[in-house]
Amino acid sequence: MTTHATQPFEGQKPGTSGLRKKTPVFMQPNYLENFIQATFDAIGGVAGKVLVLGGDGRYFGAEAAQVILKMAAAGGAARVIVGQGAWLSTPAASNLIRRRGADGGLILSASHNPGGPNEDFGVKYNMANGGPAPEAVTEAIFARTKVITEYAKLEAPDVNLTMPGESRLGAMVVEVVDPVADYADMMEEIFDFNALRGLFHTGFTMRMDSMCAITGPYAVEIFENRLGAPRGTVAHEVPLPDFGGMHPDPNPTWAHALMAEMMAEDGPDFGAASDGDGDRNMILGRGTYVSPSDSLAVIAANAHLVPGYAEGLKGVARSMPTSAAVDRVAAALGIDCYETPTGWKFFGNLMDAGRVSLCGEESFGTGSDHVREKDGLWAVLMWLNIIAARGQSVAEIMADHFARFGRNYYSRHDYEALPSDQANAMLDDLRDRMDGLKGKTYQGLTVESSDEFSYTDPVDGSVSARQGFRILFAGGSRVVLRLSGTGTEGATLRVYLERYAPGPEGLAEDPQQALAPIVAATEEIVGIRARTGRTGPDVIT
Ligand code: G16
Repeated sequence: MTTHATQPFEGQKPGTSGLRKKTPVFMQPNYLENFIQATFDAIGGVAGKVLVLGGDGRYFGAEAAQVILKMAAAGGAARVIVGQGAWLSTPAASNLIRRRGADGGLILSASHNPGGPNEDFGVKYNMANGGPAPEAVTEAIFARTKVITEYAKLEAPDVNLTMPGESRLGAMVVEVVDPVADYADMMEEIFDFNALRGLFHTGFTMRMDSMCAITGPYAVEIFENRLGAPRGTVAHEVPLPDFGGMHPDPNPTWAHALMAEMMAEDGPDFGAASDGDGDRNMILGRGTYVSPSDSLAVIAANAHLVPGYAEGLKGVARSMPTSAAVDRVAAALGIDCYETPTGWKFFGNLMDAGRVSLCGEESFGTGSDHVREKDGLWAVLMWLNIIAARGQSVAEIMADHFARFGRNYYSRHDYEALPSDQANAMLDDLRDRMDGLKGKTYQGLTVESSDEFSYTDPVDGSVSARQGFRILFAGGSRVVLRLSGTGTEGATLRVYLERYAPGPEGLAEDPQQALAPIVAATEEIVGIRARTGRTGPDVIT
């Protein structure tokens, strides 16, 4: 074991989900080592502990895994359970931590951000419950990064991670496991695989786009091998270090090839995509795009049809910018609905306390208390199971849902890579004017209330302030604005737009048209285009 002197790096502050930076930043001498040592220090060391380690296969992941193994060995860890090839999807890592009773885990991913030598890399620490470290822990890690002076590493050859089995690194056991098997087994426990096999047997067609990222091997095993979907159902199924140049973010902009296929008249019955590390999902039917907020609401309304949730949901939770569609379902079911800040880490306490069993976010994240991460393939299986049980198409299920609950028209407009100073100044200015908006009318919409969201965790009482600006208009429309916490270039402004239509009329409008008045009012209030010089958003979901 050797101890290396080091100096703090600026800006090693974990964001919405771990530390994400450009790959060359992570590859600087000592950069990764500092962050890992700071993490180990912040959790009270790793001596005697069992950790899980894996990632989405992106560039630098395999090298980073070797560094982390050697540092864990130097720290006295008892065992590290690693996915073969250093691969683990985020939900599979969460599952392994829980099943194996590990003390925590490290996930090597920048999620939906592109990968490669000049793209993005990231590291995230998860707790013993399998969920992302809460703010108290990420703040402790950040504090350590600012004062770090040395790190410890075992000097040893790289560990062979290509085959399942056990080896030793010093006194530490390195256990390489099949990254897919445990996860696929868990899915068989939750879903009615017989019904799903029957669905594919009758000629139901599906396209799963794994976007050259980590879900490929999982999706092939589950859909093609275990459920009998035809070979080739899963596209872009081989994980590549640069995701084949794809931007592995399952939304209409980045999964455009899938969108085109699904919108064609002869498209498959069902389509889905997932992201770099497998925790996000996009759901499509032939000619139908399901917004993530609506997907959450439909899953909540139909979960009882799925064996794993046959006894009903304990409660549901959504992030604040997510639409209120699921709130209406919760009210109808008579269960609690919680509103949390953006970030899956805020759901963990609610699930651990048994208050909720289903959570979701507008950012293409849906999941349940089967793990403590959002879970892309789980969401796809939920939809398949619901389709099999109801015997309806995606379009029919959506139409029924809107007829029953009304429709929350919803869209997110992203302005990417804005100069940080400009974006901060724009929102600081809005903060100063927040209190004066009430009662004023913009483009025909009158502001009913406006505030900056602050969250008090109902389980541990911790407070998270400054979690986004909310402007509510008379009639139930609203706009939310916040800066992304996952970007690596400048600032990304997210503008979340929502309008409720109770029905029975007006349930089949184009969402962008339905939301145009709110876009116009937001421009008058905030002046996004005027201040940034942009003519429109870079991404529309
Ligand atoms: C992460 C978080 C999510 C969050 C999303 C967007 O997703 O886990 O909870 O909703 O980022 O966050 P932001 O709006 O701050 O960019 P992922 O899939 O990147 O891990």
